[in-house]
Amino acid sequence: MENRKVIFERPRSMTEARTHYCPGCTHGIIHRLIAETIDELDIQDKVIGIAPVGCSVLAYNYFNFDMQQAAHGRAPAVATGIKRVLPDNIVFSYQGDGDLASIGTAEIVHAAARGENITVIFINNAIYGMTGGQMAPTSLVGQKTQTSPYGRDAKLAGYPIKMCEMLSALNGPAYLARVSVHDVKNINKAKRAIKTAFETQMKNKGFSLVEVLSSCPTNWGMHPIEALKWLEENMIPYYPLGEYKTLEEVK
Ligand SMILES: Cc1ncc(C[n+]2csc(CCOP(=O)(O)OP(=O)(O)O)c2C)c(N)n1
Ligand code: SF4
Repeated sequence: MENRKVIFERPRSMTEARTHYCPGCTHGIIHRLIAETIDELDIQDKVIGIAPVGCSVLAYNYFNFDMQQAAHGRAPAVATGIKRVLPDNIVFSYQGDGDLASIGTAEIVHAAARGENITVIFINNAIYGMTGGQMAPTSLVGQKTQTSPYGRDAKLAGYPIKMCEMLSALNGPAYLARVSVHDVKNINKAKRAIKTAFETQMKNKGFSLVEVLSSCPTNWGMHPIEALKWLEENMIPYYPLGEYKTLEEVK
């Protein structure tokens, strides 16, 4: 027994609750990366998370620190208010693509433009998960969803929005990155980006956002492994991974 060493345990920043996410959904992996980061930065006592609408609406049940739930798309506005009133706290929002890039487009653009000193974790799974798989602003051209059964037609529905590219045109953001969690190498990179985003806020450098390409096996109608492959082969070419903005002092 004495020779045994702990190689895996639940982060202190996660509760014991079992998540409600579907089998193979990568929301759970991303929750864990956030919790591990918060443990490593030792900020559990001063972090405040904002849960969105969408499948992660219940995130407050899974994180073991203060959480606030925001109305549809309003998480960046709620995070702004909390951070301004409690500047010593570390404030982040956790938002899906329907919540962030459609319902709350105005909130995210203006929070970024203002350079609010908050962190946003943006989960891009190219679909509205919670409400049954409707087309999202991030659904790919040709992607079949409940509301685009023949595939997204750009002539009717426009082109999928590339949030990192769009926000990188603004002066406000200090750190913008797009990562993916489809394999171990990329999960590790995602963790590093999430940590940099939190550190950006801790150094008072301003707005940080990490877009995480995520899977929705249920609404994509795929086996979880097939879904990871689909993400890699279809989403990454349209949503290239990498850092879109990194202020010199954030590096
Ligand atoms: C103004 C408004 N628009 C839409 C909805 C319905 N709604 C609630 S959650 C949700 C889906 C959110 O999907 P997403 O943010 O992509 O997160 P996911 O479930 O995929 O993780 C929608 C459309 C609503 N309740 N109110
Ligand atoms: S519906 Fe999709 S995003 Fe929601 S929990 Fe299930 S797999 Fe995940």
